[in-house]
Amino acid sequence: MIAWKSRPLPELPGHSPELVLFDTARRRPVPVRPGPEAGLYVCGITPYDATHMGHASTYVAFDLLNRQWRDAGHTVNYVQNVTDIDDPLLERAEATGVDWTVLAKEQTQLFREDMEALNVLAPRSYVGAVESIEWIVPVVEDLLERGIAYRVPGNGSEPDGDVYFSVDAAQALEKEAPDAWRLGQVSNLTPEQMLPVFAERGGDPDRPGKRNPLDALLWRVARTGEPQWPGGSLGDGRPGWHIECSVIARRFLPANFTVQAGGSDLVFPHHEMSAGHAYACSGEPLAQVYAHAGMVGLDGEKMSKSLGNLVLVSKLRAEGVEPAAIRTTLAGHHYRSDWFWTGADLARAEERLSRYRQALDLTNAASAERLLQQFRMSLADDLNAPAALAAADEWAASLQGAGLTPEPRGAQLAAASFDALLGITLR
Ligand code: 5CA
Ligand code: ZN
Repeated sequence: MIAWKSRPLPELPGHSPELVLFDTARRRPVPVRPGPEAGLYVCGITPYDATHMGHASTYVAFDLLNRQWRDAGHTVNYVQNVTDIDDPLLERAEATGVDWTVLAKEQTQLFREDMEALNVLAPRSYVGAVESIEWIVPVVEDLLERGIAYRVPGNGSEPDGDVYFSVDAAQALEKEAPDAWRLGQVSNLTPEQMLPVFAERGGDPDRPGKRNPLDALLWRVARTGEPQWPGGSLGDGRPGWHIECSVIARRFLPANFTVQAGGSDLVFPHHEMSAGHAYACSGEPLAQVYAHAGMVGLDGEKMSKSLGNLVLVSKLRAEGVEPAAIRTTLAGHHYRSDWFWTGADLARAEERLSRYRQALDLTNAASAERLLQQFRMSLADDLNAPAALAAADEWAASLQGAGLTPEPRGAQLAAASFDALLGITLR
């Protein structure tokens, strides 16, 4: 698929220090040492509704990571998927009488426009689930052959042959290897804690014929009226969700790439199972670090397409809200915290922006250089954007009435720092 267009990244003197990032799997901040090229996979949208603030917050969070790495001197291989075939998309298409392919195309295009407006750097590879089916089929066939996957027999309501990933068979692989996958490696949940979450997030623990209730669907054989693709020896059908991201990540990134990311709603089962599939396929870990953004809510509940409590990026843009104000609002919350969107918060971000813009006319080079160092220190510390904005507030306040001689070089450096590191365009 075609991604969107990135705005040019302003050049800054010097470099960011090494990043420390919170790893969900190890439950602590860890130093991230990517080598010359960092690898980043961020789980993309399921395109059945427009980009809401929760999505925006997650993609902006990992855009900070992308920017931090680039400023630290790494190139970044950034990969993102689009789940352009899955149950929720088909359900919405059915409910609204729209063809599912048209719905997916329209919503993916709207997402691209929102990302471009929000100054999110585009992925190098933007890959649809549908276009990856031909790569998924041989992978599932191989897991079946090796006994790590199995076919579930049909019953009155389900046809014969859906293929499931056996978590027990996968955990029996190279048990002694220190980096071998085990259930709970990413999420740190016990099987008892996993069961209700699994059922809530697309799993089917009660499906008769499964060996372990937590086994995840790899291939769903064709049902009448559902879209289907050739599946070789699997029979026609369509892939499960976790194998999609696992196969795309392994195809476009090296084994054990730097960071697998997404919202915290993906920790289990999605990232747990994607990691399990990858290890079972290759004998190597999927990624070194698992990073998760907190959930954004509205009016006391998680913002979600299924609940319908949404603040849409495109709607705010149509109302004339400046995308930089949306980014500033998002940057005011630490990426790992859960928070609620409010209009008052957006208004505060708009005030902040206007103070920063006034400060550009007052700053000299020395105070802009200090600001850049503070941005770099804050972001290297687990992407602490609120600390960066607090430093910007101080910078702006300290310039008021300070009587410094404004230097265009200072204004240029400060604006470039906001843009390159925080993605906030001041002018
Ligand atoms: N297509 C899958 C991932 S492979 C999916 O979860 N799609 S999604 O459209 O539901 O979500 C897209 C991204 O936004 C995911 O990374 C998800 O974790 C994140 N996300 C969804 N809702 C929220 C929310 N309320 N707050 C923060 N992030 C969210
Ligand atoms: Zn995913």
